[in-house]
Amino acid sequence: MATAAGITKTITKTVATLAIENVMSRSDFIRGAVSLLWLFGVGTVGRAEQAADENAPSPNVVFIFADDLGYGDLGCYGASKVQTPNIDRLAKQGRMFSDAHSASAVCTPSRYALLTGEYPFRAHGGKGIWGPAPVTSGLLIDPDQQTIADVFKDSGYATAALGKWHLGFGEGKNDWQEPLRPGPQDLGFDYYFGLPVVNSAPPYVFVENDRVVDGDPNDPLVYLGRGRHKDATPITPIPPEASQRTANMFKGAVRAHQRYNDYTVGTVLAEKAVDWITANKQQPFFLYMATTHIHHPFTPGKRFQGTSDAALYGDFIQELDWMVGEVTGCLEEHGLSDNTLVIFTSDNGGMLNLGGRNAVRAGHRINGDLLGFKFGAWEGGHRIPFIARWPGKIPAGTKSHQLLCNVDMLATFKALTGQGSGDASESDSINMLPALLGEPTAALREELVLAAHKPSHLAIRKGKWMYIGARGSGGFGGSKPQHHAWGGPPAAAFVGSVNSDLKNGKLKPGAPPAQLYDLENDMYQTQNVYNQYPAVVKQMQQLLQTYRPQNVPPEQRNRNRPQNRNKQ
Ligand SMILES: [Ca+2]
Repeated sequence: MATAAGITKTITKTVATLAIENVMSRSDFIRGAVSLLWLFGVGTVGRAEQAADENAPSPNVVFIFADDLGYGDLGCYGASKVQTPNIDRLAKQGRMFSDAHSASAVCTPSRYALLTGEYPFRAHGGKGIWGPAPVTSGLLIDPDQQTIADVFKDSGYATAALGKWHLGFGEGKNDWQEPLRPGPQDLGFDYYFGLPVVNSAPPYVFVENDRVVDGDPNDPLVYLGRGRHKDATPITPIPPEASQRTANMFKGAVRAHQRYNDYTVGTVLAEKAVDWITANKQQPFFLYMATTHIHHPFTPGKRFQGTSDAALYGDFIQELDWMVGEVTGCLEEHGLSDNTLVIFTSDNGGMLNLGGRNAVRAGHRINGDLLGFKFGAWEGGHRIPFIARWPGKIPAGTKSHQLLCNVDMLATFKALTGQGSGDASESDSINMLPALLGEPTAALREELVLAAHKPSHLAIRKGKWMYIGARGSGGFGGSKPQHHAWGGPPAAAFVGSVNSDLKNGKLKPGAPPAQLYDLENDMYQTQNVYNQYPAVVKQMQQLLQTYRPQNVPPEQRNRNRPQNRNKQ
């Protein structure tokens, strides 16, 4: 719990910041101060109504992190070409958020934000994490850094991470020598099972804790380097319509590769989740379940193929929904539903790869009517579904328009486990528990920094305003429809999006140098109002500048490697 001194320090610092930056109006300041009071539970509504009941047993938490699932990919968010009854039920029994975001539009930095509560552009001394971790990446999170798993571990929870990891293994670099340490078990997870990188990149094996599953010392996993290799171990055949998957870059570990089948990964992960919950039901538990769904390649199990009206893309969503049903069914079966907070969300927006294009052609809107896609700074890249269910604590069937980000989970889980929300002014993570449990009228989060793949497109939200520091999306640059990474203006035109900077699928030559949107009146970003509101543009630029790491040369800001860590 925050101390009075801490609150005073926070408010004093806020006032000083306001005076220096002169960014907010007086009414903004009052709203900000009210928000701070909310954060510390000393507002006009008592803390008892906002915080978890301290007498109740510690709630279990199941955090399901889908991959590349867009704002329009679920029935409860408006999809009609796919059926998602289990996820829709979570929404019906809990609360849906309309303005939730991933801190980055890219897998790896989004996961970094979720686990650490730190903006990924700040990571590694300001160099930032901007892109997907490569196959040989070392662990991108310093084991000394607090993670959401540590938060639960410190409260006596059993903790597990299942599924896609994509945050690297090992110190500095990963040459895939076992044990794969440091890894998830050094970040607060008791147990890990899943895909070490991503379903579109090798190695195509499972890892359990720090070992390759079905590994064989006489037939070790050997990294061959980038590119195609004749002696690479064979992997599951998939058809071209499943979308892109990188060729294997490993030899050896034949048995481990045979254990991994693209078409059964969903079933395996669902079974693992059920088994782990069942084995740990006697104590409070935290399960981080990071699905491969619905990242390319689209490989739904046979029984899901052809079940949706949105091609393989939709079938993969429906398998994801089944997986969610397995987990919620397990909670129900063991009488755990009432004491378990289930959160379902996605690591970034939907992608217009081959699978996505086939879904769009079938009439599916992967990011709803939002502009843009995964990797980009436009809303489609990072505004994501977010559903929270906790029967008896979260009012059923409700919606929240609070601005929320996955970077907020650290502070939220600290508050949930009675560890207080810390000094919010020193952290990127804000306690959103009041928005989960109640309906605060003031915004808990005033500002949010959002990262595209390109550092040039770092963007900032403040209230209704969204400022993007450059032209275009800053995401995928594929220029032709047949490109796997098709993106930007032509891709936006393909799905029928309209934007004042774009014409015939191209950026207009006279488009402003950066972008400003009024999301309250123009959520779909049809009008760049950069030229109409120069004072707001200037304020947003100044505000964004205050978040940027100042001491790192530009050429070092886009490296996806941990710096040499000083443990002292
Ligand atoms: Ca992703």
